[in-house]
Amino acid sequence: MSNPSPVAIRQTQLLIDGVWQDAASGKTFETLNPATGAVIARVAEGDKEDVDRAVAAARRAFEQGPWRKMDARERGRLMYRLADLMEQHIDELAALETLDNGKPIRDSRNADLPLAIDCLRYYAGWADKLEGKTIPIRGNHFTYTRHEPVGVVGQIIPWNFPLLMLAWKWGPALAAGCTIVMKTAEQTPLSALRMGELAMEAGFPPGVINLISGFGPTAGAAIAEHMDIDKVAFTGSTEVGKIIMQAAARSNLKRVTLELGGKSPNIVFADSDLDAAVEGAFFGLFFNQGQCCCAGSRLFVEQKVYDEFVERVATRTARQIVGDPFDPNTTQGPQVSQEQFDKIMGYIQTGREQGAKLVRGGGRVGERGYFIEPTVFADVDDGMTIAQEEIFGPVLSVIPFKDVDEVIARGNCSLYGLAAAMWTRDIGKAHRLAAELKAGTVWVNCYDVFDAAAPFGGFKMSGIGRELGSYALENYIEVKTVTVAL
Ligand code: TXE
Repeated sequence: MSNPSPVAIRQTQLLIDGVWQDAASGKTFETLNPATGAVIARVAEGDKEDVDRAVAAARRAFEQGPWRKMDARERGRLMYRLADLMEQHIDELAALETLDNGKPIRDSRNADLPLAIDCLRYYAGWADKLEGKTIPIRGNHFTYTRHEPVGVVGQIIPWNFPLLMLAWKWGPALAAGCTIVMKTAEQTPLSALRMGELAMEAGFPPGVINLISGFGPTAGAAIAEHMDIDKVAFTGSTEVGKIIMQAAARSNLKRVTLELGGKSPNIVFADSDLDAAVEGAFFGLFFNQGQCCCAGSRLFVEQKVYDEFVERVATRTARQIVGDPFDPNTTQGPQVSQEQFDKIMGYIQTGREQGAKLVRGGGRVGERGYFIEPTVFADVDDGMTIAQEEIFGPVLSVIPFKDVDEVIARGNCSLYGLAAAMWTRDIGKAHRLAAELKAGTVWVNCYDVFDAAAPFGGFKMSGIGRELGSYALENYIEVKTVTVAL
């Protein structure tokens, strides 16, 4: 493995009210390098008391501070400045992301960082464009709506795209004029802490952005059940999404948006450009070590080309370069944690036991770190566990199908509905599927095409609400109707 400290760890404290500080309890926790299992740093462990202090700071900043009175355009300017600072520190941030998460440096440098920067710039442009309406009502009245920031928002993010998830959440919240208490994932606190420093450098007033590193059942739960948080935005497992929603209901009915798990169908028709489909099937699942909520984890392949396709996708998978994430040639790093590693290996075992055909992989790579061979199962049946549950790892399930009606029904037969994709040259079929698949995003002849302007989110148990685009702004806005007698 490479140099154990390829990037300096500058910040490990909590950011509350513009001041870096230890946790009230004085506790810290270890964040590990998933490529080696070694401790990278000890990080302040925030808990309820810290969340309370952060919420109080965010409330003050929202009600009284300069943020409240700042011109919307100036808010946008701060956001642009932060994006510029990210760009200036892009290599450092990418290295922190790779060190803490394990993702290949080529991905963090060329995907996570550019997308996160682009997202902040996109929302910076929205800051001064949040307009209400004038509405003609009956009688001699003048009615208009004001789009006001919802207030103090709690944001809880996962570890699979730490910086990108931060940008997806900060962008619309800051553009709308909210103040933020963010809890990062316990596996990957480091890049966000550096972002906190850059936000201070950009000039965000104290209390506008507060950062709590810590664990879900403690710091996360304190956010979800807080009486003075107006809205909570969560990305993570469906199981915890339900807990968040219950806590919101039990406490103050804070607004809730959830971006949860998926089991997305990726459908290959015999009439498609098979070269492109092989690449799309591979990329759609194996990108980011398979740790994508929208991973194309149910690969439906039309019977006519099934055998050929299984072979081709397995051959493509063999070209994956698994290893040191700091090696620029590496295309697959370790899974994020021992826990995720164990969970995925358990699913591989279950796939074998339930009779799926293991075509490639299935084992661990190396003796340290959480590396798993890119794995392909063929002849997977809809009823098997690996076809139903989110594996969140480099495990592809290939499933044969006969015709369009059948694959729509089977594609939709899931508790989830985050994304879907299809590969076909038949434009009529493509639009029919696009309309009938129950998923928040449908890709046609492509996969994982993301843009800050294009909304993303789930049907069914994949979540509530949409992130990105103008739709995400609605999550951070209260609409106020004002009626004046004339
Ligand atoms: O998720 P958790 P985990 C899925 C994926 C993965 C599984 C478990 O299938 O294998 O979830 O991963 C915080 N109150 N996804 O355990 O626990 C937690 O600290 C408040 C899909 O890592 O949902 C972290 O910040 N917060 C997903 C965040 O929730 C709580 C991305 C996510 O952690 C909490 C990640 C609680 N009681 C995992 N418990 C996606 N949609 O992209 C935990 N948290």
